[in-house]
Amino acid sequence: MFRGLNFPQPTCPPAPHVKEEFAVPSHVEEVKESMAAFAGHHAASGRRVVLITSGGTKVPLESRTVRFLDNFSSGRRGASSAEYFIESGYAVIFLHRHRSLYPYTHMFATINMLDALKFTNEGASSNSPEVVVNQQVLPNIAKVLKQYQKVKESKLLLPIEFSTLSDYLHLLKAAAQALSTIGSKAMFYLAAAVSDFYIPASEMPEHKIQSSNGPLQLSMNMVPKILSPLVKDWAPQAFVISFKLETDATILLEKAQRALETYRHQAVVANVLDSRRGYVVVVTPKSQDELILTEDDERNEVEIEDRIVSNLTSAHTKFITQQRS
Ligand code: 9Z3
Repeated sequence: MFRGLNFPQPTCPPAPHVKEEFAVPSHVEEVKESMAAFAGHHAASGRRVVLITSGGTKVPLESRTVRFLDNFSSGRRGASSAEYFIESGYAVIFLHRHRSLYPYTHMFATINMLDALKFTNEGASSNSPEVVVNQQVLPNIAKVLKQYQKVKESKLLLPIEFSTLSDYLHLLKAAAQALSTIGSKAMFYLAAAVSDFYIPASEMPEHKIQSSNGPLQLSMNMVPKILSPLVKDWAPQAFVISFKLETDATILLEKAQRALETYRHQAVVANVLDSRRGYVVVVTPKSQDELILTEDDERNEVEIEDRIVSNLTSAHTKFITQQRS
């Protein structure tokens, strides 16, 4: 069953013969309630709440999906930012692509779990061998485990998963509505890499596309820009940050500025794919802050997300003060 999201007219209108058609995830109402309860609880105790989106969306080409189009994002930016937001006193709703990088575990993502374990000397020859962590492979594990358990106990992280573009759009709308109750205490940090194109349900073949029919030609519709209703209608008091990703550095800032003019939100974090770990520009209507990691920073394992989060939490403080006055 398909239902529309009822977007206002997007900037790039969809093809005239098709309205939006995005499958509604069955658990969306339940998730919305849990997000509203989470936000209400933390805001009541004076905390701000950030909704982080992270990872890439998947766009199916067939309704019984064998093939799909994916947007690139490892999820590291979102996962790492979640940790810095929590450290800065925020509660975090982490809307992320299933199996993308996750807060606190992301630094271990490349490690084979079996390489990180070993038998104790006694255990190796015993019938019930004792297994412990190999500290050489995971030198920081105790520190990270402590942080993770503290965050879990204090319920500061609410993870929600998406896979497809449809899941993402409906869950983001639900999040925006759930967070609207806490006004300017809410921040949206939209780091997920979201497809600009999709195939509407009514035009999607049910079964696997057959190569025996010859070369595949795709025609895809434009995805309506969700930022527009989010800023105008769903969470008009919130502090909203979008991300702009380009591969051509010469058009990056112009595109970021154009996004700000179009959607009238608070900031765009602009980055180029190849240099995203060491250089971003935080663009607002009045400023352009370049955040750069030096070689020294890199040697000391400083992460650029630390700088991004610090820049944006200060801006959020100013925003809240201005809203009050
Ligand atoms: C970003 O630009 C993120 O910074 C990255 C992070 C996806 C590059 P990783 O997950 O990478 O750490 O590997 N996200 C936004 C990408 C996006 O789709 N933006 C849209 C656009 O550029 C606008 S919302 O048009």
